[in-house]
Amino acid sequence: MNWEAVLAPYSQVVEELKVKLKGMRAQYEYESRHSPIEFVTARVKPVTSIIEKAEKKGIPLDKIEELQDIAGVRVVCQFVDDIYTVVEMIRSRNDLTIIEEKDYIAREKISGYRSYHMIIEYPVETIRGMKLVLAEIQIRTLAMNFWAINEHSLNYKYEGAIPEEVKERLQRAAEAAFKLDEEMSKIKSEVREAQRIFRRK
Ligand code: 0O2
Repeated sequence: MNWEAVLAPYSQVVEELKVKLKGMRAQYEYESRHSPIEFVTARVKPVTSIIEKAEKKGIPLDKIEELQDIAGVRVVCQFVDDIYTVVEMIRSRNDLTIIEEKDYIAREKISGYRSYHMIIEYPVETIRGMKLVLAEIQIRTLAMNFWAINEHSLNYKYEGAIPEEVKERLQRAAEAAFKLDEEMSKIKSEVREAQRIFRRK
C-alpha cells in the first residue's frame, strides 16, 4: 500500500481544519473578545495505529476510509462552557457535515476520559476531484487535555494494560481535573476580566 498517497487527502484535511479553527480564534482576538478556543492541534494518525485500529474494528485495509479518526483535530478551551460554544460554531458551519457527536463530558468513559467528539465529513479537493473525508474533532478543556495526555502516555507504557492501582489513581485524577474545571467556571467572569486587563496592557 502506498501510504503516502492514501494519507495525502487526510493531511490536506487536517491542515485546512487547523487554519479554519485558528482563524476563528484570531477573529475573537481582533474583536478583543474572550476566545472560546485556547489552542488547536492536529495530526494524521500514524500508519501503525491505523493498521492496529483497523484490525481491532475488523475493517479491511482497502476500506480504511471507514475509520473516523485518521484525520484528527483537537480544540482546547479554558472553560467547560467554551466547549459548547465551539460545538455550536462547528454545527453552524456550511463547509462540513456532522456525522456523529459523542459527549464524553456528560457521560465520561470508565477510564475517566472527558472530551466532546464531533465526527465530520469534510470535502477536500484533490487532483482527481472532490473527495469526502471523515475527520474527528476533539474539544476539551485544558484540564481534560492534561489528564488525557498523561493517561495516553501510561496506556502506551503499559501497552493498554494499566495496573488496577494506577487506573484507580487516574480515575481520581480525572475527578480532580473536573472539579478544577467546575471551580474555575465559578470564577470565570473574574478570570476573563483579568485577561481583558492583561490584553489592554
Ligand atoms: P489515538 O492514539 O489518540 O489515536 P467507538 O467505536 O466509538 O466506541 P473509537 O473509534 O475508539 O471507539 O472512538 P472513541 O472511543 O470516541 O475514541 C476516539 C479517540 O478518543 C481515541 O483515539 C483517543 O484519542 C480518544 N480517547 C477515547 N477514549 C480515551 C481514553 O480513555 N483516554 C484517552 N487518553 N483518550 C481517549 P484512539 O485511536 O483510541 O487513540
